[in-house]
Amino acid sequence: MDEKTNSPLLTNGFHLVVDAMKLNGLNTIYGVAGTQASGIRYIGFRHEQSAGNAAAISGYLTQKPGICLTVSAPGFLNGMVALANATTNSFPMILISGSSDRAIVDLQQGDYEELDQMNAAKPYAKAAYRVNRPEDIGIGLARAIRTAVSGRPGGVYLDLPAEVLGAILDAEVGAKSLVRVVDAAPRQLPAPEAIARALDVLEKAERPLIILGKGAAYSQAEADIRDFIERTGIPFLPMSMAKGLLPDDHPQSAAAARSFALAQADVVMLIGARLNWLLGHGKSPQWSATAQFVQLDIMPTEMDSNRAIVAPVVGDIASSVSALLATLEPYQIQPGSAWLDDLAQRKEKNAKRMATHLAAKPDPMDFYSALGAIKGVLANKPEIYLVNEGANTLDIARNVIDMHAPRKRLDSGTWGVMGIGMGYAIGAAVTSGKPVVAIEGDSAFGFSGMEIETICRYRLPVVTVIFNNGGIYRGDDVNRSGGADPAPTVLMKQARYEKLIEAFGGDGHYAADPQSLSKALAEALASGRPALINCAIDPRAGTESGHIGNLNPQSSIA
Ligand code: ADP
Ligand code: TZD
Ligand code: MG
Repeated sequence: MDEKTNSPLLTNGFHLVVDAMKLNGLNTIYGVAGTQASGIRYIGFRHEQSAGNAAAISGYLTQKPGICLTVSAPGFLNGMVALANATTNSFPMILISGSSDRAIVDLQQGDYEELDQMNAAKPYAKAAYRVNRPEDIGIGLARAIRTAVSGRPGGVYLDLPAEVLGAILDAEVGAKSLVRVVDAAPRQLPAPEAIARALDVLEKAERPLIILGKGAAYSQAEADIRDFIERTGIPFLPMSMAKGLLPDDHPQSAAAARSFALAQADVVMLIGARLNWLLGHGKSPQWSATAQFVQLDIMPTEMDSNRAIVAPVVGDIASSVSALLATLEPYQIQPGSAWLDDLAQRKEKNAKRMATHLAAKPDPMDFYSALGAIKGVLANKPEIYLVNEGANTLDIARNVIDMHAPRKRLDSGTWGVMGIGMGYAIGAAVTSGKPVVAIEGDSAFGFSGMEIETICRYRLPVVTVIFNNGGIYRGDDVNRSGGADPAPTVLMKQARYEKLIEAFGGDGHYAADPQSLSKALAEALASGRPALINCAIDPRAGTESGHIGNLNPQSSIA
């Protein structure tokens, strides 16, 4: 009751959504404004896809679902790409969309922004729910939160019809309808016999190898994971976003001998990594046909997805690794010394090759000389987030730039998708308050480039480095279809990308050699201001599709 007027205090559906979020510790909305939200931080983007990507990465970093809010139909569909990407990568996220009048939508009578969003979302989300009554907003959000973060995390769509969002109800009744989710992602303990089986297999290994994936990074169990790796002495390989879980310069890292380690290992333990295309589906020739696999994952059906798993350990990674540690004592796990020697030799050989690449001073710069400069500047700054997308720009940066802290490397992920760059950078900066360096192919940048206005508007400490080689993979391709058009892979090499950020009051830099790149990056990071470095890369330096050219469709006719 309002004491002065003696009438009941009122609320509406949209306020209830915000109150339900806050009750569950969700304090930020990423979206393109359709409506203002009071009492909660709202980061307004230029495109819903980037807003969704920001929400998804905040989910990955915090273990709480990132919230993206869009308008109906086109706004919803723009956000869907990010929701699908979040689900594919196992990031917890909730996409909330207003929707039009169902009576009209379902008869296709042509409403404003008409679309059957609920059904459109289903195939691409972990779940899709609709709230049909304002008093169900609390339970609807609770359901969405629990679904997003429990088990294998993923994207959830929450459909809120306009009439539910606009509905007026008694504030007290509304408040009482809200639900605070208790233990949204309950621990899932592995079975003791699964732990024993895994340790048995590891004990018999001559050439064991541990692969760390982004599921391991997500679980925030790095202290125990490191303990397990160091106590067993088993060499490890991080998948791209698991880099830094243990520092890349850890003596047991086999990253510099990756292909050798995969091909020669006799027992492989996957911790939160799927045997998908990024690991050659676990098949030969990349892997030994006789290797045995141990797998730690929260999803029971991930086991045997591509290759037989002799020791499945189903549980959350934190619980599973802690159970492995608790049971480790009687087991004699000891990688063979020949294995460790072979790996050390390979690592040394490959490290020399890398050092030669980095030491070369080609003019114009190639990917290695530019990345060498960035590596130098970032070497003692483990707190900095690194966002990375492109083809050559992605593959070579992953190999050159060492990570020293967990969950700092954010990249194209399971889909190898372009367009995550600025959204992930904004999400990481907003969530952490820490600086972000986004290393972007010139093509990759284009997918979300307009969000540099968002970066400038919110004064986020994001430095975008564009690897401008004038195209997709290379900038020197010719148009094979004849005519005067440029090749479809060619972009404007002479483009002054740094002027884009100057238009919004950020700092633009141009770098054509490693020294000026180092200087510009160091300056930009020291200033803490939004900056963009246009970095001139030799258009002849890249290869088609970077390191995955073999995955392109091949034609048998020339
Ligand atoms: P990468 O691309 O780094 O190899 P993937 O995304 O392919 O990693 O695999 C991550 C795996 O981690 C998924 O199979 C997912 O089910 C699993 N996972 C995610 N979170 C957890 C968790 N908390 N505990 C256990 N497994 C998890
Ligand atoms: N569209 C989307 C959404 N994702 C994709 N992965 C692609 C298209 C195809 N693609 C790649 O796989 S990499 C890439 C595209 C368009 C861009 C590569 O060019 P770049 O990087 O300038 O970003 P390099 O350094 O020139 O190789
Ligand atoms: Mg390029």
